Amino acid sequence: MHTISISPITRANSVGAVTVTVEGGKIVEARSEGTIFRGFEQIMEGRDPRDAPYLTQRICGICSSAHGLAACHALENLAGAAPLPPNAVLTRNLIYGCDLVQNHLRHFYVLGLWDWVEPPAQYPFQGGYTRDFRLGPSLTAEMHEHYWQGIEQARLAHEALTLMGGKTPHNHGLVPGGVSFLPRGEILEALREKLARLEKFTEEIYLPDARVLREFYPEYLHLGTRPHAGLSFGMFPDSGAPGSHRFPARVLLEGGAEPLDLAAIDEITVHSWYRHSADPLSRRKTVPDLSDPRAYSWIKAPRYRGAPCQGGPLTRKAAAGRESAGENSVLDRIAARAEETLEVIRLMINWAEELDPCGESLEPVRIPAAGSAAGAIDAMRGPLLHWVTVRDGRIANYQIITPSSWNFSPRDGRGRPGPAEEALLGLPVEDPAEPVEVGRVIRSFDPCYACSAHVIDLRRGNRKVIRLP
Ligand code: NFE
Repeated sequence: MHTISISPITRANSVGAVTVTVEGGKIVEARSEGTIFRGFEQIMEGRDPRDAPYLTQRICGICSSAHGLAACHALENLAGAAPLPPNAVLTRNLIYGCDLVQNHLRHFYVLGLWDWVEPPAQYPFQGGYTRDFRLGPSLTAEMHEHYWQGIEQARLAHEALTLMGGKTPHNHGLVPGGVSFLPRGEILEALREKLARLEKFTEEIYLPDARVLREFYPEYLHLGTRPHAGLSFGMFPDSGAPGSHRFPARVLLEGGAEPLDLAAIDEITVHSWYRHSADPLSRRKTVPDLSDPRAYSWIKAPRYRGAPCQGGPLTRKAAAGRESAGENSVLDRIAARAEETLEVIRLMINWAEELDPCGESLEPVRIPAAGSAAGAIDAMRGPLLHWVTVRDGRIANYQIITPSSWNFSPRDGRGRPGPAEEALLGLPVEDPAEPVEVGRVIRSFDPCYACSAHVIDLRRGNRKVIRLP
């Protein structure tokens, strides 16, 4: 029996850790650990509610517009705002679409590629695992070229986002009631040109590269699986049909698909370093508490009607029910991300045509001095919920449940593992000294530990032994 602890998990957004027990060559126990404390819930208290879309974007550098949108939705719901002008919906979709595309490109080329492709023998690529690279010299050299092109393309998507939102990351374009700026003329032209280049690269390079992995690593079509139980909060509102989304809001549970009910969500902290509470979600506080010896993560354990649920491109594909989503394996998750990138770029090309250069793009909202409301959207990695409570014109409470909290949650009170933990169970590990298989499974969920859980004690080795005042 071997216990393998990988801390930190590299090539991920921020850092987390995983500990697995291997018996008879297979993983029999897995623990996904968030090793940082996010603390944004406390940062938000006492602020002007209008700050929420700007401040919460700082939770993360890669999915910031998702947080900005969720905060805008929460404030619009609090204000009982009318449906947004179509231009506002379209421009928001363009801002968010650009951000999604750069996320997916970065995941494949910058974070995930070296799980499968032998890196160049040069700085800064050395020092990783050395086994199970199967592509052969010429395909490997091609992939190295695509790595650099992939970085260029992700930059292009960021530039497109900057055109729409004024700044990237942490854009200024998203405001409650719509967007602060309606792209016209030259800016739209520049956007179209960038989208055309992104479409070409995704179609001709990214999708074929994802297929190469299926060809050379076919067993990963059946490894790292778990049930499709998952959640989509709905992505890209339809500008012509308020309330509906291009990627539908849906819950996938063992009994089949059902409509989303936010009241069915709970967050369990039995295995997390937070004070336990039975209050309704909107009234709950995120208070660090290191006293429970069962705790092993700074990530809480969200559950939907008690079920651990995953989120992300594959769940959105399964929720849309358009085609088979496979076995929910490592390579199914990677393929769904690539397919979604192309689909979103093509939608964006249409949205840019639909914008009315003379129409309104903002319907200002008046935020009440008291009340409580949620904003739910599907972010790049899955369901994202912001819950704001306002009292005397100031934020009295703010709660955030991120996609990576769903995907990388620890066990709940009944001992049920989180999705990534579950996907690791039964995974063969050939060489415990180089457990390349573990990283492949973890990265297929595209972890963002910054979003989900910043206090580290360097004297204690970046582990869970943080001492808070
Ligand atoms: Ni920091 Fe995020 C996304 C949000 S958490 S990346 O997508 O919200 O997974």
